Amino acid sequence: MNPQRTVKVSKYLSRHLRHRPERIGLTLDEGGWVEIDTLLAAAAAHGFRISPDELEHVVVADDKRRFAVDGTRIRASQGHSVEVDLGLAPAVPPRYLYHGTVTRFLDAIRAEGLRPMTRHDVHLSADRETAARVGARRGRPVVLTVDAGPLHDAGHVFRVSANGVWLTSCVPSSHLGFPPDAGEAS
Ligand code: HQG
Repeated sequence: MNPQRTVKVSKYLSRHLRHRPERIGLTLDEGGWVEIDTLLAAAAAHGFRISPDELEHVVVADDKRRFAVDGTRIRASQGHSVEVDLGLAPAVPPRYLYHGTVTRFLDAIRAEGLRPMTRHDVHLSADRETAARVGARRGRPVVLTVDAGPLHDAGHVFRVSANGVWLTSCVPSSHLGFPPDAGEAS
């Protein structure tokens, strides 16, 4: 399977397992799971044929392991905008986590902290490199340091997805570190 096809199938799966299942007539269960056979049939019926082998390849080869398979079912491991309960247990985060963003959001982030925007949770990374890649999707990345340990001690709940993304409902500005070159609010 060539890399472009892998990305194309991965994006198609993200779209329908995270955001718009109804677009192809899918119903996710409360945990976000759907039968693989049902998914493949729905995709084919809507003009996007994916073979079982391709699906398996994408699950294994996807760069961020975005999808989890449990027996005959599949779901997105994180990133949903539709209401799902991933059933992840609260976890103790490392002392620092990282969030990749871009300069144009900094004024708002300084004012109101990190908010989940269209997703369920704020997404945080365990290392700077991953956070920089997340930010780079939108422009020159700015990596913010999240004071995760103190935030957790203060009662904030953190969870970690099956593919290692840290999730929390919000991060107040008081627990964010801005790099010195991030510029002042303009
Ligand atoms: C920003 C991708 C204004 C935030 C990635 C981000 C990740 C604010 C954007 C995953 C704000 C939301 C998630 C505030 C946060 N005011 N802007 N108060 N608080 N923002 O895409 O973290 O490929 O929903 O900085 O790799 O960028 O989908 O979140 O720029 O892991 O698997 O609002 O999505 O993974 O953007 O990315 P997103 P994200 P996948």
